[in-house]
Amino acid sequence: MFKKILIANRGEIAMRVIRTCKEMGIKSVAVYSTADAESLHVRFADEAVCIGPAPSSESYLKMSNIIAAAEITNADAIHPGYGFLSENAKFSKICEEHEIKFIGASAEMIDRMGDKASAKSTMIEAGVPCVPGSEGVIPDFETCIKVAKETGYPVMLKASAGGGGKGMRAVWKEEDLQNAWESARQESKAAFGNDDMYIEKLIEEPRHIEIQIVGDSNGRACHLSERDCSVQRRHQKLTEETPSPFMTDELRDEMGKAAVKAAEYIKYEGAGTVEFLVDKHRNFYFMEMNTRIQVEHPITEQVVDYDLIREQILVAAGVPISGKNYYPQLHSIECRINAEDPYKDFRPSPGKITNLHLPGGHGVRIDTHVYSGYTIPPNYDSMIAKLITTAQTRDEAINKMKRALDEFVVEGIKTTVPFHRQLMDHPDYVSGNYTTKFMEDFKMEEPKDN
Ligand code: MV4
Repeated sequence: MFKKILIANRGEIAMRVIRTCKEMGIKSVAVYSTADAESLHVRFADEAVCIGPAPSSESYLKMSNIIAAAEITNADAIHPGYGFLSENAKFSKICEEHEIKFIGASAEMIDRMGDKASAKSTMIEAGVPCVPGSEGVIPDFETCIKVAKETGYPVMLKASAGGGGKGMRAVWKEEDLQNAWESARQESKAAFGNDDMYIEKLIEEPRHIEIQIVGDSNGRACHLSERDCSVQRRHQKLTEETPSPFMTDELRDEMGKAAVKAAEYIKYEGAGTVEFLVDKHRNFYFMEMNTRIQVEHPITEQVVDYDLIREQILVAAGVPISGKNYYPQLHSIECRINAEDPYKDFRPSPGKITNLHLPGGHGVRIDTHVYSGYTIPPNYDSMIAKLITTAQTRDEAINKMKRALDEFVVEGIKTTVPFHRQLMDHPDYVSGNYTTKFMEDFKMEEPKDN
């Protein structure tokens, strides 16, 4: 078992990993930029190393400095969290070359799943349901027209190096195809340095339902059921829940089996997430596979009573999984609390938190790194806390979320607490009748002057 793990991340996920390390008797090393000198993960870790100035490119993305920090502290493993270097194949490789265990996927696996067209071809080979469309990358526009016609409009043009919606275009009729093809390729080239495109049948008003999986070094995998992540704004998840209000026991079994089949086919090691698009007829289709722990992992932990970070560490240390699958015993909802102003188009609101009261009580979990007097640096993403409520039923979990949001006090900056409070009263959310289109029609109601 590892003696010391360096957490190559910051914020709430660094706190999350440090907590599990302490429970497992593993020493922890925090790394921080000069902007994070006063951040909580620096204080909670056993050791802390400053790896550079505020810009991520000079600190949390600076592989040489992170490896140097691991060397001087004699860490035998690195946990990358999510974002930053968590799906960087080169970093995974460098860790391997320095004989520091990367608690994540191998370089080959990251590359294979990071290339969306190749990930899809792999899933077709594995017999996982995929959206009908092109077999791999489209070489030229002539082929694009031909495949779009064969697929049948509307189609979705997608960037193979993409993800999160970049380089993606919905095309409803052939006359719009050329512009979409050119602009999507330009966007992808600019964003990823790669303009490989593929085509899929457009799935209208889909839900985004993902399956958590864990694979071990013996090539076995299990699933821990689903998370519904359909409430997104500009491809940023705002809230997630499990079980999905759209799920049936039969669909859960089918999607879970498909996700395990995918993981075992590629001999996936570690925690991963297989993302599916689900249409209104409950047909599901492979979308992407993420080779990292995800922001929303706590709702799964809450309903199956399982520590996913602990499992990542055990699997990385070669401990086999039990092999059983996990099904939700409760209902859990996560609201991502961001330092953004929902009354001003969610624009960022960094600054000093002059007063903070965190909600608590039965069934309330908060994963956060902030405290009263903490100054949120403008350099990193805006998430300051994850508020998670868990109860026997969805209605009770919603009710508990409303109560917790009403208790949540943050002064000195704006946050998305008011947005989530209104969301919990929205009829389409409360009825569970929402898709990835939900936020397109959502309007914040002005605050009642109280
Ligand atoms: C799709 C789709 C409809 N049909 N593919 C968005 C980013 C990336 N995860 C893939 N995405 C989509 N792919 C086909 N064939 C609709 C989306 C999509 C979406 C998917 C999940 C969650 C939110 C979304 C918001 C807009 C579009």
